Amino acid sequence: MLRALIFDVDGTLAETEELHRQAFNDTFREFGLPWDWDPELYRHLLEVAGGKERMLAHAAARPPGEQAMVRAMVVEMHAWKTRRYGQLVEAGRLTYRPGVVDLLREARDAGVALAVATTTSLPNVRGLLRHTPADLPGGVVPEGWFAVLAAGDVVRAKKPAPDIYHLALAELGVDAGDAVAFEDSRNGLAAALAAGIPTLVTPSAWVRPFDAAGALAVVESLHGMRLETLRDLRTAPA
Ligand code: XBP
Ligand code: MG
Repeated sequence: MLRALIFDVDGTLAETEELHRQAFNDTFREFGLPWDWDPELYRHLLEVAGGKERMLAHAAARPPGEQAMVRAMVVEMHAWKTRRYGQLVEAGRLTYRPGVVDLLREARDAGVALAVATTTSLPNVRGLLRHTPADLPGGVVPEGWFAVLAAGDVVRAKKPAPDIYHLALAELGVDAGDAVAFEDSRNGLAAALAAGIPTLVTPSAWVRPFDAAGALAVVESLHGMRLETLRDLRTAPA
């Protein structure tokens, strides 16, 4: 039985990575680091999930002085980056990816629980929900629609580890087989599958092509996606 939909955030609910990239670069300027992540480099760096982890991974190939500085300051830098990203989101620069809001609404109306399972920090999820326009009576997707917001550093290991999905399932009180996960990236798909959750992939504009073996299906977007289609995909022979 389909009891819950669990959504990744970055790249799945919305194309957020350009704003993350800008927030990182503003942070580097603020902290006096001579780094500038251009879109091509950032596309590669996205293969490391999590902002702190991404900065540390980049530092590892930089001169010892920069490495030491980033290791010492990463928590502070990331906090600054989260605040900056929040300002960019508040400026209303995001839109939901096609079909997302319709699917959220259909699930809500049908009593199918909604959850988020993301690497990004909780304030970023809240900011996105609060400031991203949606074709709904209040003009946004209410945070209260989500039974669970599983986000960021609350688990030991980030995606591709399954921890954040295990947490979301536990908080939902739903078995993996009774949920569907939505992911845009290789790391996200690996995390959801490792938790045993049937997963639909909608690659974001920022991910490099990847093998989505094991996914329920790969679709360009969630435009036109209905609960009935998800139920059919779950029961279709592999
Ligand atoms: C999301 C991410 C990021 C954010 C990091 O991964 O790792 O794209 O840049 O956000 P996923 P923080 O979509 O697989 O969950 O800086 O808040 O960590
Ligand atoms: Mg993602």
